[in-house]
Amino acid sequence: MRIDVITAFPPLFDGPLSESILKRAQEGGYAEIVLHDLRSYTRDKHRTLDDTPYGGGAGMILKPEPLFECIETLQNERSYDEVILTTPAGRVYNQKLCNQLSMRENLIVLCGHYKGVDQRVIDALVTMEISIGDYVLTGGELAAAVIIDSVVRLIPGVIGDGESLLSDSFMENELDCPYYTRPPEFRDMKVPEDLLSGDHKRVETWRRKAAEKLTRERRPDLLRKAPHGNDKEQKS
Ligand code: 6GU
Repeated sequence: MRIDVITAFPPLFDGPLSESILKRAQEGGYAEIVLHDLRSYTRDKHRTLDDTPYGGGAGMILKPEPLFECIETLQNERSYDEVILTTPAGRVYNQKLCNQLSMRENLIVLCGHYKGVDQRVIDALVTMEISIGDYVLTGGELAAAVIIDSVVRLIPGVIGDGESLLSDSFMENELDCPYYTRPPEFRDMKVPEDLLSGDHKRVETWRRKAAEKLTRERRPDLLRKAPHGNDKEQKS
């Protein structure tokens, strides 16, 4: 999978992309993530990225010219499955959308910034607008990093332990159970006996019940969702 990220602030991605699983995914050739500094697609002397909105009001709007220049340059080199804009006005991101994106070949992620993006960019070039939740970020970069992280880890081979991905996919409808590691007793706090039993069946039963209890307590909304395989979204 190839992901081209268009941003006015490339250094914001240095941390998330250069550590741990995302680092390994790129080094192993599973994901190619290419950052494009929007400023290098400007043509004016001052390398202007934004301007005031017509009609007035606070905040700045990303100008259309550098964005058209950048996206069209990329599209001349290969075809893209989606041109994604990160914006609080987008559809709210979830695991189902994440799964779908992980099966795409080439993605462009355009990071919204300032007050917004000239609407003509959205109308002509953007195919999908995504928000990562109902709160406001200073810009779309952190949202883009969240999307990239969640998508890349699903590419087959990126996470070695297939078991781990399998139990994650469970999370679409239920939270995962609590986990413990050694020592069996720490400051008077004991690991549940079933987990120490060495009896695989007992362990599985404990985990299933613990997951169900946690979900019922914290996220009863998940239990009301359609079962596995049926991806109808909940209405409310
Ligand atoms: Cl994608 N962008 C911004 N600026 N804020 C957000 C968001 C995106 N998703 C949630 N809040």
